[in-house]
Amino acid sequence: MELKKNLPAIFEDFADARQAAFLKAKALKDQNVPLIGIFCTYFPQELAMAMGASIVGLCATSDETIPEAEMDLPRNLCPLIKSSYGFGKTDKCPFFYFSDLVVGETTCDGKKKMYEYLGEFKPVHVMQLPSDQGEASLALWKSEIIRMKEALEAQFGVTITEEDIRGAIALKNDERRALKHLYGLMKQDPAPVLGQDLFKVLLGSTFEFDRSVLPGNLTAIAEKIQSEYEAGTAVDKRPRILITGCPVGGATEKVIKAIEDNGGVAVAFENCNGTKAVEELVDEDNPDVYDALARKYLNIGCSVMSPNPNRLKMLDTMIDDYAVDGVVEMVLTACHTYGVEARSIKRFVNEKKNKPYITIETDYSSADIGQLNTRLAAFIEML
Ligand code: BJ8
Repeated sequence: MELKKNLPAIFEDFADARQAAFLKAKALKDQNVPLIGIFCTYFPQELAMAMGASIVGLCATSDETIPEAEMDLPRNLCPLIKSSYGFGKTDKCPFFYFSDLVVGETTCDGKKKMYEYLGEFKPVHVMQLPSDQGEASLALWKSEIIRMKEALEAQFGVTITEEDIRGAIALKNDERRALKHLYGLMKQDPAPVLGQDLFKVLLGSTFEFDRSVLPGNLTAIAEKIQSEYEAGTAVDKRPRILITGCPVGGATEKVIKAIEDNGGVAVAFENCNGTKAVEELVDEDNPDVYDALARKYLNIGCSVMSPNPNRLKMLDTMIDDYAVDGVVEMVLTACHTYGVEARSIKRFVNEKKNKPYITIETDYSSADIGQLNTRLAAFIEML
Protein backbone atom coordinates (compact mmCIF):
# COMPACT_ATOMS: atom_id res chain seq x y z
CA MET A 1 0.00 0.00 0.00
CA GLU A 2 1.46 3.31 -1.01
CA LEU A 3 1.73 6.04 1.61
CA LYS A 4 -0.71 8.88 1.50
CA LYS A 5 1.03 11.85 -0.04
CA ASN A 6 -1.34 14.71 0.63
CA LEU A 7 0.64 16.40 3.40
CA PRO A 8 4.28 15.90 2.43
CA ALA A 9 5.75 19.16 3.67
CA ILE A 10 4.38 18.84 7.18
CA PHE A 11 5.44 15.25 7.64
CA GLU A 12 8.85 15.70 6.10
CA ASP A 13 9.48 18.68 8.37
CA PHE A 14 8.78 16.54 11.38
CA ALA A 15 10.75 13.59 10.05
CA ASP A 16 13.71 15.96 9.82
CA ALA A 17 13.00 17.37 13.27
CA ARG A 18 15.50 15.12 15.03
CA GLN A 19 18.30 16.14 12.69
CA ALA A 20 17.43 19.81 13.05
CA ALA A 21 17.27 19.38 16.82
CA PHE A 22 20.95 18.35 16.93
CA LEU A 23 21.86 21.78 15.58
CA LYS A 24 19.41 23.50 17.93
CA ALA A 25 20.90 21.65 20.91
CA LYS A 26 24.35 22.92 19.94
CA ALA A 27 23.02 26.46 19.60
CA LEU A 28 21.40 26.21 23.04
CA LYS A 29 24.71 25.16 24.52
CA ASP A 30 26.40 28.13 22.90
CA GLN A 31 23.83 30.35 24.64
CA ASN A 32 24.37 28.59 27.98
CA VAL A 33 20.81 27.26 28.12
CA PRO A 34 20.80 24.15 30.36
CA LEU A 35 19.81 20.92 28.62
CA ILE A 36 18.17 18.19 30.68
CA GLY A 37 18.25 14.67 29.19
CA ILE A 38 15.36 12.44 30.22
CA PHE A 39 14.44 8.79 29.86
CA CYS A 40 10.85 8.58 30.94
CA THR A 41 7.50 10.31 30.87
CA TYR A 42 7.31 10.15 34.67
CA PHE A 43 9.75 13.07 34.78
CA PRO A 44 7.73 16.26 35.53
CA GLN A 45 9.01 18.38 32.66
CA GLU A 46 7.48 21.49 34.21
CA LEU A 47 10.36 21.63 36.71
CA ALA A 48 12.94 22.01 33.96
CA MET A 49 10.72 24.37 31.96
CA ALA A 50 10.27 26.54 35.06
CA MET A 51 14.00 27.29 35.15
CA GLY A 52 14.21 27.99 31.42
CA ALA A 53 16.00 24.73 30.63
CA SER A 54 15.40 22.69 27.50
CA ILE A 55 14.48 19.03 27.67
CA VAL A 56 15.48 16.21 25.37
CA GLY A 57 14.48 12.55 25.35
CA LEU A 58 17.43 10.15 25.49
CA CYS A 59 15.63 6.82 25.03
CA ALA A 60 17.50 5.34 22.10
CA THR A 61 15.69 3.57 19.28
CA SER A 62 18.37 2.00 17.11
CA ASP A 63 20.61 -1.05 17.47
CA GLU A 64 23.74 0.87 16.44
CA THR A 65 25.38 0.94 19.88
CA ILE A 66 24.06 -2.34 21.30
CA PRO A 67 27.32 -4.32 20.69
CA GLU A 68 29.20 -1.67 22.69
CA ALA A 69 26.62 -1.81 25.47
CA GLU A 70 26.78 -5.61 25.62
CA MET A 71 30.41 -5.36 26.73
CA ASP A 72 29.12 -3.95 30.03
CA LEU A 73 25.50 -5.15 30.28
CA PRO A 74 23.84 -8.56 29.97
CA ARG A 75 22.87 -9.51 26.42
CA ASN A 76 19.38 -10.59 27.49
CA LEU A 77 18.39 -7.07 28.49
CA CYS A 78 15.76 -4.86 26.85
CA PRO A 79 17.13 -3.20 23.66
CA LEU A 80 15.94 0.22 24.80
CA ILE A 81 18.18 0.03 27.86
CA LYS A 82 21.19 -1.38 26.01
CA SER A 83 20.89 1.07 23.15
CA SER A 84 20.46 4.09 25.47
CA TYR A 85 23.43 3.07 27.57
CA GLY A 86 25.46 2.43 24.42
CA PHE A 87 24.81 5.94 23.09
CA GLY A 88 25.82 7.36 26.48
CA LYS A 89 28.99 5.30 26.58
CA THR A 90 30.10 6.00 23.02
CA ASP A 91 29.06 9.67 22.92
CA LYS A 92 27.47 8.97 19.54
CA CYS A 93 24.25 10.79 20.48
CA PRO A 94 24.62 14.58 20.40
CA PHE A 95 21.67 14.96 22.79
CA PHE A 96 23.45 12.87 25.39
CA TYR A 97 26.69 14.70 24.74
CA PHE A 98 25.08 18.13 25.20
CA SER A 99 22.95 17.17 28.24
CA ASP A 100 24.13 18.91 31.42
CA LEU A 101 22.15 16.55 33.60
CA VAL A 102 20.54 13.18 32.93
CA VAL A 103 17.41 12.31 34.89
CA GLY A 104 16.31 8.73 35.43
CA GLU A 105 13.57 7.16 37.50
CA THR A 106 13.37 3.83 39.31
CA THR A 107 10.99 2.37 36.73
CA CYS A 108 11.99 -1.15 35.62
CA ASP A 109 14.88 -3.07 37.18
CA GLY A 110 17.08 -2.95 34.10
CA LYS A 111 16.79 0.81 33.67
CA LYS A 112 17.41 1.69 37.28
CA LYS A 113 20.49 -0.50 37.50
CA MET A 114 21.78 0.87 34.18
CA TYR A 115 21.67 4.43 35.62
CA GLU A 116 24.28 3.38 38.17
CA TYR A 117 26.75 2.88 35.30
CA LEU A 118 25.54 5.85 33.30
CA GLY A 119 26.59 8.00 36.26
CA GLU A 120 30.18 7.15 35.32
CA PHE A 121 29.84 9.21 32.12
CA LYS A 122 27.47 12.04 33.10
CA PRO A 123 25.87 13.72 36.12
CA VAL A 124 22.76 11.57 36.76
CA HIS A 125 19.89 12.26 39.13
CA VAL A 126 17.59 9.32 39.82
CA MET A 127 14.05 9.98 41.06
CA GLN A 128 12.73 7.23 43.33
CA LEU A 129 9.47 6.35 41.60
CA PRO A 130 7.12 4.26 43.77
CA SER A 131 5.58 1.18 42.17
CA ASP A 132 1.97 1.77 43.15
CA GLN A 133 -0.37 4.75 43.10
CA GLY A 134 -1.73 4.84 46.66
CA GLU A 135 -1.62 7.74 49.14
CA ALA A 136 1.74 6.77 50.70
CA SER A 137 3.29 6.58 47.22
CA LEU A 138 1.80 9.95 46.33
CA ALA A 139 3.47 11.51 49.38
CA LEU A 140 6.79 9.89 48.43
CA TRP A 141 6.51 11.03 44.81
CA LYS A 142 5.71 14.59 45.89
CA SER A 143 8.83 14.63 48.08
CA GLU A 144 10.86 13.26 45.15
CA ILE A 145 9.58 16.07 42.94
CA ILE A 146 10.70 18.63 45.53
CA ARG A 147 14.07 16.88 45.82
CA MET A 148 14.38 17.05 42.02
CA LYS A 149 13.63 20.78 42.06
CA GLU A 150 16.29 21.29 44.71
CA ALA A 151 18.83 19.28 42.70
CA LEU A 152 18.18 21.50 39.66
CA GLU A 153 18.56 24.63 41.78
CA ALA A 154 21.82 23.38 43.26
CA GLN A 155 23.38 22.27 39.99
CA PHE A 156 22.41 25.33 37.94
CA GLY A 157 22.55 27.99 40.66
CA VAL A 158 18.95 29.12 40.11
CA THR A 159 15.82 29.55 42.21
CA ILE A 160 12.68 27.87 40.93
CA THR A 161 9.62 29.61 42.36
CA GLU A 162 6.11 28.20 42.58
CA GLU A 163 5.06 30.96 40.19
CA ASP A 164 7.62 29.71 37.65
CA ILE A 165 6.23 26.19 38.02
CA ARG A 166 2.66 27.42 37.66
CA GLY A 167 3.59 29.13 34.38
CA ALA A 168 5.25 25.97 33.12
CA ILE A 169 2.20 23.88 34.07
CA ALA A 170 -0.04 26.18 32.01
CA LEU A 171 2.30 25.97 29.02
CA LYS A 172 2.68 22.20 29.21
CA ASN A 173 -1.09 21.79 29.54
CA ASP A 174 -1.52 23.85 26.34
CA GLU A 175 0.87 21.43 24.64
CA ARG A 176 -1.14 18.46 25.93
CA ARG A 177 -4.42 19.98 24.69
CA ALA A 178 -2.89 20.57 21.25
CA LEU A 179 -1.57 17.00 21.08
CA LYS A 180 -4.93 15.59 22.17
CA HIS A 181 -6.69 17.61 19.47
CA LEU A 182 -4.18 16.45 16.85
CA TYR A 183 -4.19 12.71 17.57
CA GLY A 184 -7.92 12.86 18.35
CA LEU A 185 -8.52 13.55 14.62
CA MET A 186 -7.92 9.83 14.14
CA LYS A 187 -11.26 9.14 15.87
CA GLN A 188 -12.85 9.96 12.52
CA ASP A 189 -13.73 7.04 10.30
CA PRO A 190 -12.20 6.68 7.76
CA ALA A 191 -8.96 7.96 9.30
CA PRO A 192 -7.65 11.26 7.93
CA VAL A 193 -3.99 10.12 7.67
CA LEU A 194 -1.94 6.98 8.11
CA GLY A 195 -0.75 6.22 11.63
CA GLN A 196 2.89 6.19 10.53
CA ASP A 197 2.55 9.78 9.31
CA LEU A 198 0.79 10.94 12.47
CA PHE A 199 3.43 9.17 14.54
CA LYS A 200 6.20 11.16 12.82
CA VAL A 201 4.52 14.34 14.01
CA LEU A 202 4.06 13.04 17.56
CA LEU A 203 7.70 11.97 17.74
CA GLY A 204 8.92 15.10 15.98
CA SER A 205 7.15 17.31 18.51
CA THR A 206 9.44 15.98 21.24
CA PHE A 207 12.40 17.55 19.44
CA GLU A 208 11.00 21.09 19.60
CA PHE A 209 13.02 22.78 22.35
CA ASP A 210 11.00 26.00 22.26
CA ARG A 211 7.91 24.77 24.08
CA SER A 212 6.13 28.12 23.69
CA VAL A 213 5.71 27.60 19.92
CA LEU A 214 4.73 23.94 20.12
CA PRO A 215 0.98 24.24 20.86
CA GLY A 216 0.52 26.66 17.93
CA ASN A 217 2.53 24.47 15.55
CA LEU A 218 0.60 21.35 16.51
CA THR A 219 -2.72 23.14 16.14
CA ALA A 220 -1.73 24.40 12.68
CA ILE A 221 -0.90 20.84 11.61
CA ALA A 222 -4.22 19.58 13.00
CA GLU A 223 -6.12 22.28 11.11
CA LYS A 224 -4.33 21.44 7.89
CA ILE A 225 -5.08 17.73 8.26
CA GLN A 226 -8.71 18.46 9.05
CA SER A 227 -9.23 20.83 6.15
CA GLU A 228 -7.66 18.32 3.73
CA TYR A 229 -9.88 15.62 5.23
CA GLU A 230 -12.98 17.71 4.73
CA ALA A 231 -11.85 18.26 1.15
CA GLY A 232 -11.97 14.47 0.71
CA THR A 233 -8.43 13.13 1.17
CA ALA A 234 -9.04 10.41 3.77
CA VAL A 235 -7.19 7.09 3.97
CA ASP A 236 -9.28 4.32 2.39
CA LYS A 237 -11.47 2.36 4.81
CA ARG A 238 -9.37 -0.24 6.67
CA PRO A 239 -9.42 -2.19 9.95
CA ARG A 240 -8.61 0.24 12.75
CA ILE A 241 -5.75 -0.76 15.04
CA LEU A 242 -4.75 0.48 18.48
CA ILE A 243 -1.07 0.02 19.40
CA THR A 244 -0.16 -0.45 23.05
CA GLY A 245 2.86 -1.73 25.00
CA CYS A 246 6.50 -0.57 25.15
CA PRO A 247 7.54 2.77 23.67
CA VAL A 248 7.52 2.80 19.85
CA GLY A 249 9.94 4.87 17.77
CA GLY A 250 12.89 4.56 15.40
CA ALA A 251 13.56 0.87 14.67
CA THR A 252 10.23 -0.24 16.12
CA GLU A 253 8.21 1.95 13.77
CA LYS A 254 8.53 -1.24 11.68
CA VAL A 255 5.48 -2.47 13.62
CA ILE A 256 3.32 0.48 12.50
CA LYS A 257 4.59 0.05 8.96
CA ALA A 258 3.83 -3.68 8.97
CA ILE A 259 0.27 -2.97 10.16
CA GLU A 260 -0.29 -0.41 7.41
CA ASP A 261 1.54 -2.34 4.67
CA ASN A 262 -0.84 -5.21 5.37
CA GLY A 263 -4.10 -3.35 5.10
CA GLY A 264 -4.69 -1.86 8.56
CA VAL A 265 -4.48 1.69 9.83
CA ALA A 266 -2.95 2.54 13.21
CA VAL A 267 -5.50 5.00 14.57
CA ALA A 268 -4.39 5.13 18.19
CA PHE A 269 -1.16 4.87 20.17
CA GLU A 270 -1.58 4.18 23.86
CA ASN A 271 2.22 3.98 24.44
CA CYS A 272 4.57 6.72 25.62
CA ASN A 273 4.88 9.02 22.55
CA GLY A 274 1.14 8.53 22.22
CA THR A 275 -1.59 9.14 24.77
CA LYS A 276 -0.12 7.56 27.92
CA ALA A 277 1.34 10.69 29.47
CA VAL A 278 -0.71 13.27 27.59
CA GLU A 279 -4.37 12.55 28.29
CA GLU A 280 -4.47 13.77 31.90
CA LEU A 281 -3.65 17.43 32.48
CA VAL A 282 -2.00 18.86 35.59
CA ASP A 283 -4.68 20.47 37.79
CA GLU A 284 -4.05 24.22 37.43
CA ASP A 285 -6.47 24.98 40.28
CA ASN A 286 -4.59 22.95 42.87
CA PRO A 287 -2.98 25.57 45.19
CA ASP A 288 -0.10 23.13 45.90
CA VAL A 289 1.92 22.90 42.67
CA TYR A 290 3.96 19.96 43.91
CA ASP A 291 0.86 18.00 44.83
CA ALA A 292 -0.63 18.82 41.41
CA LEU A 293 2.47 17.54 39.61
CA ALA A 294 2.74 14.46 41.82
CA ARG A 295 -0.88 13.45 41.17
CA LYS A 296 -0.69 13.87 37.41
CA TYR A 297 2.59 12.07 36.91
CA LEU A 298 2.07 9.23 39.37
CA ASN A 299 -1.20 8.42 37.57
CA ILE A 300 0.61 7.45 34.36
CA GLY A 301 -0.45 3.91 33.52
CA CYS A 302 2.89 2.24 32.81
CA SER A 303 3.43 -1.47 33.44
CA VAL A 304 6.09 -0.61 36.05
CA MET A 305 3.12 0.14 38.34
CA SER A 306 1.71 -2.81 40.26
CA PRO A 307 -1.23 -2.98 40.09
CA ASN A 308 -1.71 -0.85 36.98
CA PRO A 309 -5.42 -0.03 36.67
CA ASN A 310 -4.94 3.25 34.79
CA ARG A 311 -3.65 1.49 31.69
CA LEU A 312 -6.85 -0.55 31.50
CA LYS A 313 -8.97 2.57 32.04
CA MET A 314 -7.24 4.34 29.19
CA LEU A 315 -7.52 1.33 26.88
CA ASP A 316 -11.20 0.99 27.78
CA THR A 317 -11.95 4.56 26.69
CA MET A 318 -9.67 4.56 23.65
CA ILE A 319 -11.01 1.32 22.17
CA ASP A 320 -14.48 2.90 22.18
CA ASP A 321 -13.52 6.44 21.18
CA TYR A 322 -11.38 5.36 18.24
CA ALA A 323 -13.79 2.59 17.13
CA VAL A 324 -10.91 0.14 17.28
CA ASP A 325 -11.21 -3.22 15.47
CA GLY A 326 -8.09 -4.86 16.95
CA VAL A 327 -5.30 -4.27 19.46
CA VAL A 328 -1.61 -4.86 18.76
CA GLU A 329 0.68 -4.94 21.77
CA MET A 330 4.39 -4.41 21.13
CA VAL A 331 6.68 -5.89 23.77
CA LEU A 332 10.42 -5.33 23.54
CA THR A 333 12.50 -8.47 24.07
CA ALA A 334 13.25 -8.97 27.77
CA CYS A 335 10.84 -6.26 28.93
CA HIS A 336 9.42 -8.16 31.87
CA THR A 337 6.84 -5.64 33.07
CA TYR A 338 5.08 -5.30 29.71
CA GLY A 339 5.72 -8.97 28.91
CA VAL A 340 4.01 -10.16 32.08
CA GLU A 341 1.23 -7.56 31.90
CA ALA A 342 0.42 -8.64 28.33
CA ARG A 343 -1.71 -11.49 29.68
CA SER A 344 -4.06 -9.20 31.58
CA ILE A 345 -4.23 -6.79 28.63
CA LYS A 346 -5.16 -9.65 26.31
CA ARG A 347 -7.82 -10.83 28.74
CA PHE A 348 -9.24 -7.33 29.07
CA VAL A 349 -9.31 -6.68 25.33
CA ASN A 350 -10.76 -10.11 24.43
CA GLU A 351 -13.22 -10.57 27.27
CA LYS A 352 -14.26 -7.06 28.35
CA LYS A 353 -14.05 -5.31 25.00
CA ASN A 354 -14.71 -8.30 22.72
CA LYS A 355 -11.91 -7.29 20.39
CA PRO A 356 -9.07 -9.32 18.86
CA TYR A 357 -5.61 -8.86 20.37
CA ILE A 358 -2.08 -9.90 19.37
CA THR A 359 1.30 -9.55 21.13
CA ILE A 360 4.32 -8.79 18.97
CA GLU A 361 7.66 -9.35 20.66
CA THR A 362 10.46 -7.56 18.87
CA ASP A 363 13.77 -5.74 19.21
CA TYR A 364 15.70 -3.06 17.33
CA SER A 365 16.94 -5.33 14.52
CA SER A 366 15.32 -5.68 11.13
CA ALA A 367 15.68 -9.49 11.18
CA ASP A 368 12.01 -10.12 12.02
CA ILE A 369 10.34 -7.85 9.45
CA GLY A 370 9.24 -10.81 7.31
CA GLN A 371 7.76 -12.55 10.33
CA LEU A 372 6.07 -9.33 11.49
CA ASN A 373 4.43 -8.97 8.09
CA THR A 374 3.20 -12.56 8.12
CA ARG A 375 1.72 -12.39 11.62
CA LEU A 376 0.15 -8.94 11.25
CA ALA A 377 -1.26 -9.74 7.80
CA ALA A 378 -2.99 -12.80 9.29
CA PHE A 379 -4.27 -10.75 12.24
CA ILE A 380 -5.65 -7.96 10.06
CA GLU A 381 -7.14 -10.46 7.64
CA MET A 382 -9.41 -11.86 10.35
CA LEU A 383 -10.73 -8.42 11.50
S1 BJ8 B 1 6.43 5.51 31.50
S2 BJ8 B 1 6.95 2.87 29.21
S3 BJ8 B 1 9.11 5.72 29.28
S4 BJ8 B 1 9.15 3.29 32.00
S5 BJ8 B 1 10.74 -1.31 27.49
S6 BJ8 B 1 13.17 0.24 29.59
S7 BJ8 B 1 9.92 -0.74 30.90
S8 BJ8 B 1 12.40 -3.19 30.05
S9 BJ8 B 1 10.45 2.27 28.72
FE1 BJ8 B 1 9.06 3.44 29.78
FE2 BJ8 B 1 8.65 5.42 31.45
FE3 BJ8 B 1 7.01 3.36 31.39
FE4 BJ8 B 1 6.99 5.10 29.43
FE5 BJ8 B 1 12.14 -1.17 31.01
FE6 BJ8 B 1 10.40 -2.35 29.44
FE7 BJ8 B 1 12.74 -1.65 28.45
FE8 BJ8 B 1 10.95 0.24 29.16
